[in-house]
Amino acid sequence: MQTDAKNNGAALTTKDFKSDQAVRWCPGCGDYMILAIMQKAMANMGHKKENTLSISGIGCSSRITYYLDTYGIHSIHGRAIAVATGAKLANPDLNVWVFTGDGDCMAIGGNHFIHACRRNVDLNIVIFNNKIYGMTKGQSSPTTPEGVKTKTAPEGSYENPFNIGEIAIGAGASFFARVPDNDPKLLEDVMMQAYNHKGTSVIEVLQNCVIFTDGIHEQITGRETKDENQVILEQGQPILFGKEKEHGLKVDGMRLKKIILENEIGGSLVHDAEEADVLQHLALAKMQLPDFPVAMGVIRKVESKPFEERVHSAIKSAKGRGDFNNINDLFRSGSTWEIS
Ligand SMILES: Cc1ncc(C[n+]2csc(CCOP(=O)(O)OP(=O)(O)O)c2C)c(N)n1
Ligand code: SF4
Repeated sequence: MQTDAKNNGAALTTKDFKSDQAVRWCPGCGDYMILAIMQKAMANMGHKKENTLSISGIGCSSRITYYLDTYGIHSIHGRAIAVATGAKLANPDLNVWVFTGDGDCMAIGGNHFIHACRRNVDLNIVIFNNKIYGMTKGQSSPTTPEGVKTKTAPEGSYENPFNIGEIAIGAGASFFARVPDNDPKLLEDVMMQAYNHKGTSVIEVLQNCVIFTDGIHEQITGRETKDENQVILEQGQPILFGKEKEHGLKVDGMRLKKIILENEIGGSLVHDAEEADVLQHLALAKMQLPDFPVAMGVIRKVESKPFEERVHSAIKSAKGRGDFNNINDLFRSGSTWEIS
């Protein structure tokens, strides 16, 4: 466990990750729970505090970097992942966390997002998905469901929304998890699993914005409906849901099928987040109401060499070859020509 020298070697606690800044989110915003869990999880990670870095873009969600007592950069809209990639490449020992919103990450920052997933940079990317631009007062985001009325779609959104899991897994993310903002135990578990994973970890948090999309996740996360409408995946365990865990899933051709367990021989599909093939993970990430419950927990977690290791081994091998002794040799090493 990481200890704090200034604190006579005592282990770090949640308090050590609370900054002195006043938290300025609306009362009841789902961001508070994410902050509280991050402070607790960071204490439990046992990583050196001075090597922990929080980077955000712009949005209500991105303000979290002020409230976490780590080194931090509140960067520019959509660019947190680019800044984080640079930091991780410069110092691979850093424990880098990116905090971003569905607007920040999936709209203006969408390009950085897919390329981080593709490269497998060892970043933990937490996306606060409230399905709206909160900070700028309620414009549609790329995850706003069709038909939802927003400031930019007063008749109801007419766009097909992104499914974050589908984009992340499709772009090559080696870790994808989804978790609601009202399940502190699962939030902490997922953050710890992401921390321990080498490579790009994408965590979608279904976060409630009480002002612009209040209750948008209610069907999935509400006390009365969650047993039926969400399924919490556990590695190596049968996929079960329903009040009495009476439902499961089966593979039917190329699709998943919802089953009533007592009618089926052989029980439910067993979850394997570590399977290299993406097919089943994509199918799980895409499940949505009303036909299926929404999948929570770690959907995909596969081993793949992180980007910074590949870059640093390429640098080492180039230096080892000794092709260039100075910058002049380097400039004159490739195709050069003289303009006369
Ligand atoms: C280059 C640029 N374009 C637009 C904006 C305005 N802007 C600030 S935050 C934001 C959207 C934030 O939405 P989201 O990422 O979903 O975060 P939330 O506020 O909902 O947490 C926009 C469009 C900006 N700051 N910079
Ligand atoms: S506008 Fe929404 S997302 Fe922003 S602080 Fe308020 S409740 Fe939270």
